[in-house]
Amino acid sequence: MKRWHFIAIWMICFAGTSAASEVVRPRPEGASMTTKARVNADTAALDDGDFEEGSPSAYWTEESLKYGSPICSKPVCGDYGRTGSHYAWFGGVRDEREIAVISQQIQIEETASQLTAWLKITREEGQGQLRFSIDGNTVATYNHNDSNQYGQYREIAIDLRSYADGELHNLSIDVHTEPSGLMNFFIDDVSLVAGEPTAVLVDNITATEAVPHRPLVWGIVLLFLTLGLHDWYTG
Ligand SMILES: [Ca+2]
Repeated sequence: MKRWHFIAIWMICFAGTSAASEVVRPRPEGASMTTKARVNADTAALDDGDFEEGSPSAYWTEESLKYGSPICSKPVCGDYGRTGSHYAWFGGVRDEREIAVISQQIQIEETASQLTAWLKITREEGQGQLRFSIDGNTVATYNHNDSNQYGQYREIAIDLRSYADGELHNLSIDVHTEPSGLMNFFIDDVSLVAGEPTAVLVDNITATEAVPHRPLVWGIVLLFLTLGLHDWYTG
């Protein structure tokens, strides 16, 4: 066997491990940066955490540069929620910057210990960051490097004990994505949880180190294997 035979085998195997194309969110005509203020400003606790009330929301204040709101539904945006029809889709635009926010005033009872949500992150060469804030203070961030751990919906939990005083606080979930590639953050089923924090708090991570791209790692392994085989054959 010639060396180029091994190189050809390696190239075919490497192509087979490439990531599948990610979805782009359909854009409504004439969408621009808008703020949809919540109507029902007097309710306490956390309302419509599963987003099933839709958009415009009576509970969430919604902003999005490209789509008007991150909140979308299965008939309009596709079946990407965790439960029900509605969910929040941040990003979703290819090669353009997206900035989006949802927020609401929540009463954090003294018994409340954590905010939980279900998160899914997908990308195609895109970069961006998702941030949870209470009263303007960042309490958790996730970014493109977390897509390996959150390729499917996983529950996250954020420690809110330092805000659990029975008073009203502003919960904000915002995303910015860079204007190259495609970056998606999906969120569903946000809730306030009482009681002692659970082990799921381990999932409240802030990733800063780049995670090696899996197809690239497999490609390098295959290259070493085929070159080793070649030497064995010809040696
Ligand atoms: Ca939902």
